[in-house]
Amino acid sequence: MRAALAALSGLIAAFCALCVAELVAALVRPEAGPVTAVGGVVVDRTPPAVKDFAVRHFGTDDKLVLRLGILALLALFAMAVGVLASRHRRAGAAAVLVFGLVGAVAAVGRPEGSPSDALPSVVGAVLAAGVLYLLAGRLAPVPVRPPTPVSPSAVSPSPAAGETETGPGRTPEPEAGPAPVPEAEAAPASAFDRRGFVVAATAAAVASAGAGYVGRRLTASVQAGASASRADIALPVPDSAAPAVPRGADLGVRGISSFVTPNKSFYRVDTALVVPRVDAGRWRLRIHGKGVAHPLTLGYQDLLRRPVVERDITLACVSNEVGGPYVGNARWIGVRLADLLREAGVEAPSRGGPADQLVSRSVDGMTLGTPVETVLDGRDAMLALGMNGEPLPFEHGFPVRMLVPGLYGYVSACKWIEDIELTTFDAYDAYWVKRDWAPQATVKTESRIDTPRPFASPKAGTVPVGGVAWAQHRGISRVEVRVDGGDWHAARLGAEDGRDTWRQWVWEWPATSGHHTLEVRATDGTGATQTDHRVGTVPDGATGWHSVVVDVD
Ligand SMILES: Nc1nc2c(c(=O)[nH]1)N[C@H]1C(S)=C(S)[C@@H](COP(=O)(O)O)O[C@H]1N2
Ligand SMILES: [Mo]
Repeated sequence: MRAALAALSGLIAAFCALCVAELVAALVRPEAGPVTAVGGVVVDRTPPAVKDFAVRHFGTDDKLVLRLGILALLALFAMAVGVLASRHRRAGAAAVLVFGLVGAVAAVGRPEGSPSDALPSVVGAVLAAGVLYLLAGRLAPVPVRPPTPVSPSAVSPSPAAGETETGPGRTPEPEAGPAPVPEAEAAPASAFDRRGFVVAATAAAVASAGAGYVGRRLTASVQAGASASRADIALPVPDSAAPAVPRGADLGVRGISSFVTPNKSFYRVDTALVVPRVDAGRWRLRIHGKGVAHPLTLGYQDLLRRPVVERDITLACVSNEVGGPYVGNARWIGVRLADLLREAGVEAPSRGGPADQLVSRSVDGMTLGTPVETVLDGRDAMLALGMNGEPLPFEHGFPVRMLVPGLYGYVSACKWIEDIELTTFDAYDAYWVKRDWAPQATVKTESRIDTPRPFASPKAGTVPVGGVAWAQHRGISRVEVRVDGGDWHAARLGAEDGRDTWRQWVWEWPATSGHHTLEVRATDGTGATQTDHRVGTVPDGATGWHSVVVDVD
């Protein structure tokens, strides 16, 4: 019983630490909370293969899984520290402080971290250590009371009580005198101040929950400012509108990914454990670095005053395995990045410019490196403000993100961007490059079977086999399907919207009953056919043909 309560006191102390940290983080910076900070360190330190696995198997839930994992581990440690504190109060309290230190170091060490980010962990840990010390005191065995006068130190929760040498079975000899206090007399030798524990534990838990609640509300009200700034935005009418999506780009075949991916179902891949909520009114972007004759600092309104373009662009993640879900197509509006770079006096390397790498940096410290040559080669690289007719969703980079058609997201699509630095590939490795991914990566020609689903059992007869194929900035010219390694059959392609977007395709399969393997391959606008050579996602994108096995009835 006492051990269980000792473990419980550890849990209450941990709860106190997290709630207080939440409150302090609300005042400092929400991302400075210990769980977020430690999670961020885990994300940064995770080997690419593990991260790739997590992204693939948990998708966007990888962050939730990580958070729950940290909390579960913390709970285990907390219980152990609780038991430790019930034996050695000071050691238990000290252990709590060590955990606080871990949180503080993690928070300060974040790429965007500052010394004040230590505060949530430190304040939380100091209070939690106090709570644990207090609770452990209540669990200390109450000696059978000597007769009055009762020494205050023996019954009070003051530190001295728990530090007495009174262990289980070492009951001090009662002295002679007036009748003993009846309560103490009734208690067994190893009894403790049960009522005192319950009162203190409840008070600590309630006070902590209160602090956590206030912290949540404060954070919510800060975020409400960013949400209001987003709600206030009226996207401009583009100076260069995207042509209407051609009729027939969407083949209308059930089971094929819709041509335009709705924002709600657009994949999300990033390292942010807390989605940054930036107030558009306070947002600034700096463009500076090597060969930048006229460094620029731009606000959101400055971007709106410039010519705005609207384009359909398919975005793909390098972590997408063959047949995977991390690709989506949207209608974006934004400002052409090449215009801004020219305004800043940047020259392409092929024209003698000294910088060949553009490093974009986000408010959460992420860095991405993009070839300057690619941004300036005439394609619609942009600083996007809008996605499918609304301001960027927070998850997708509000207020501004970068996009470069034809490049994987990790080398081009910086969300929550706040800084663009011109440098060289020799001089700087961006975040993922430091973690085994290639410094430069062009989207590979890919095709995916969306229907039938793997292990589906369609009826024999005509079965539409369909999906999407993409080779951004080269375009898709042909898609072929084969069954059981037989001849290739040309699929019917959806109308081409542009070479920066994916294309739907469908082939009417005269399906016969039995077990069959369907395979697809695409050919891009340059005439190059997708390779069947299977490679994994690291370092620059998976290749191979997507195949689906079905059982026709
Ligand atoms: N700030 C920031 N931007 C980022 C990332 C990130 O982790 N942080 N991830 C990149 C990667 S790997 C991809 S694939 C795209 C995904 O964009 P989406 O989440 O809007 O689909 O964003 C890119 N931009
Ligand atoms: Mo990605």
